[in-house]
Amino acid sequence: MAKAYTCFCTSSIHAGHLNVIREAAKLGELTVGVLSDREAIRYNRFPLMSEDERLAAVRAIPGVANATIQRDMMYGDAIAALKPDFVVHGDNWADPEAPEHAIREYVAGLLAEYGGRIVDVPYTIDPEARRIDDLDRERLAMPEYRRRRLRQLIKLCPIVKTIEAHSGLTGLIAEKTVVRGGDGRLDQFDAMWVSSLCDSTAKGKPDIELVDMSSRLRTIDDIMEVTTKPIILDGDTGGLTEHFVYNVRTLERIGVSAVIIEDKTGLKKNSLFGTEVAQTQDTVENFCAKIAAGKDALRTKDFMIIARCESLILERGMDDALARCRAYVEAGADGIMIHSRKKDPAEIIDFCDRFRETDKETPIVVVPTSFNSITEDELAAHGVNICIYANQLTRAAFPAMQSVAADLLRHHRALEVDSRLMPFKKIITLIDQ
Ligand code: SPV
Ligand code: MG
Repeated sequence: MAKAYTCFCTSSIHAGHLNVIREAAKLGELTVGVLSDREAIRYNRFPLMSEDERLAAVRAIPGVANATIQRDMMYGDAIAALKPDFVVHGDNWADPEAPEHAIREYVAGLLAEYGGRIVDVPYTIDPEARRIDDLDRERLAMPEYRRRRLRQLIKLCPIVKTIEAHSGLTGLIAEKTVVRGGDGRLDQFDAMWVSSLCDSTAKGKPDIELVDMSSRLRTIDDIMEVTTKPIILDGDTGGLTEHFVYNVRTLERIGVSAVIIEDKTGLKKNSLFGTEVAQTQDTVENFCAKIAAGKDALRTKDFMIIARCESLILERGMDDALARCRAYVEAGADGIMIHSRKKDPAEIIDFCDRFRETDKETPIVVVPTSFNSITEDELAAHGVNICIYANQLTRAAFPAMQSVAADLLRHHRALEVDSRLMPFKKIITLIDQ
């Protein structure tokens, strides 16, 4: 009997999927692959059901003879194991513009090696299927689902790729940017960082804890309204412990996943100034007490309080950084962030290697703004769990806006700048209407 294969990456099966199953089952004994959680995150969106739950759900569908986890979004493992005569898929991937088109091409190549072939089934998204899809997205955005997702991602991903967002629009860029790598595999960001620097800069204000928590919460709400990905808040110093415990509860309640607070006190200035400006590091005792008080205020096991150590920024030495981070973990921190202003990543690598000698578990966060030559893979190999691209969107937009403003003044009309502008029609494709 001929063998047919199809693969699903969604949590909710709708009429369009059932149609693919029906058509595939006519071609032979049907095996349905369930894309692994790890690959689904890159391919589509965070699955509402685990791969095992999705496997069980698919198995129960009439017409499905076997179900299996597909661990490679390019189908390599599934095709090698099954050697199907037919790979059946919705015809949406036949569109050369579709992000999945390269996967189709790759699959076609694998099948050609032994005479298998692709069958594209007309893929209809009717209003009911769209409604199911919208419901999934809305569930992902609900506080209880969004909040715990950072911990889930740390377990699932080699490294959690996080990008700065400071508005609804930058949130949408973080949410929806999908790229097709040279190998055809899709990729996207996992989480968002609400940076104090970029949130302040967007308001034309210095990064000195001047933008207060009410305003930061407004920014978070703007982002949350239009996205589903988890949020890590840059909590600056955390402020007074009495204020911190209150804010932690608010953040936890609204569905933020983590707050990172840094071990500085007094007038905080941005770390990228390093020792060029006067900055005071908090005592280990005070900062540990703040962490412990914050942990005590939490009502769920989801929310993370991550302690950021500024010892390397303030040139207090590697031993001080390591001792402080270990003390912060001891005080209850759910993760540590180590920051460096060095261009060479050696300092950060050294820290991570030495920290991991005694602590294999505690998540490590880094912000490779200065040491930007290091790749995510290299960071992961040294035990880093979260990589934050903390300010690149703001730094990209600012010079573009400034030069367009200057050229409008120079030319007294808009023609000369037009080729540098994205048509609004294209911008609004990002926005759900
Ligand atoms: C921020 O993005 O506000 C940060 C990271 O705190 S850094 O600017 O590198 O200090
Ligand atoms: Mg900051």
